[in-house]
Amino acid sequence: MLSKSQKGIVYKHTGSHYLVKDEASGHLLPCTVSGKLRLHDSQTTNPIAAGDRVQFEPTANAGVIKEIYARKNYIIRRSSNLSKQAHIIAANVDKAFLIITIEFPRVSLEFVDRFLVTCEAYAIPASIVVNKIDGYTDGMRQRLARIEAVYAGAGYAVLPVSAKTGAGVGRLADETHGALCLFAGQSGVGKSSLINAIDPSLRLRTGPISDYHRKGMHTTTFYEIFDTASGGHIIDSPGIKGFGLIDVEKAELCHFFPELFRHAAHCKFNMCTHTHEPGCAVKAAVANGQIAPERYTSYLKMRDDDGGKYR
Ligand SMILES: Nc1nc2c(ncn2[C@@H]2O[C@H](COP(=O)(O)OP(=O)(O)OP(=O)(O)O)[C@@H](O)[C@H]2O)c(=O)[nH]1
Ligand SMILES: [Mg+2]
Ligand SMILES: [Zn+2]
Repeated sequence: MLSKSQKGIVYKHTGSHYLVKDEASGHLLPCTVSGKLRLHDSQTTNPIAAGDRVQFEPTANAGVIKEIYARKNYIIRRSSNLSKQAHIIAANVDKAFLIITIEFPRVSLEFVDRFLVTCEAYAIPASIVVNKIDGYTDGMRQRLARIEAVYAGAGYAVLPVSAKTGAGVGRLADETHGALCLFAGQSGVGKSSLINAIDPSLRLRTGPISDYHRKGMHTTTFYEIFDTASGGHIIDSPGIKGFGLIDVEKAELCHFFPELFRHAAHCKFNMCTHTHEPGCAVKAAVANGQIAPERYTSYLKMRDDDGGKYR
């Protein structure tokens, strides 16, 4: 029997095999990678990621990936503090959603900004989803309001939701319609719970928050795409502690803070780093309230960083 090459999308990489969705039949097929496939990209630990478009040859009950098509984009993070290698989180992503909670676990704005800079660097539109609003105290609501103000000012949508009550979930489902969407964030913020809220038939495993640390327990262990009943394609992902920035030079960091970059055009010096220079339009905008001090602080911290620090 002649085998014929088919096109598909990688839905999951488990370490031992890839699960590929056959474009023609819509079926998921376990695949291995052809030994002949040259993987040039030795800088990454996983040359094929969820979202990759591939050509594969089906055999009796598995398949062999023969080719990876060029990516529209990918999102990548450093594997660990010391590692030179990086890990591709996902490829061909249309939208990224950073899921956060005000508490349990507590959000750090520097973490949010690192994620947003990464998305800007890879030209992936990003939004912030604030989950678990069902249990917020007045103090937590105040912090939510501040986060909404800071990120609206930077040009990012902030969507408060509750996977538990369903508040805001309809709007989130609409946002994911017809697009490949990455749900990322710390362990325990409710990424899997939100996908379940969007489509209860998916029944993804969720896990409790530890009583002591008030952090998640790393329930989800693989990146995996789920097709939802409302027509979205959502990548559930393992909780991340932080982002080591890759592919971002110190001098261009400012390009990935959109509101800083807008003001930077008016700085007195061309090579202004927006740290100490006279006539800096960015510092002036921070002083007069046009740029949120939280965002400027993140910019300074990330500049000071060695560029590859894993948080
Ligand atoms: N009160 C409340 N609890 C929620 C909500 N969403 C999720 N949770 C709880 O938060 C805990 C963590 O939820 P998960 O969906 O497993 O979190 P995750 O982000 O997928 O975590 P990892 O897979 O470990 O990265 C579970 O106990 C959920 O029931 C919500 O909207 N409100
Ligand atoms: Mg999960
Ligand atoms: Zn400046």
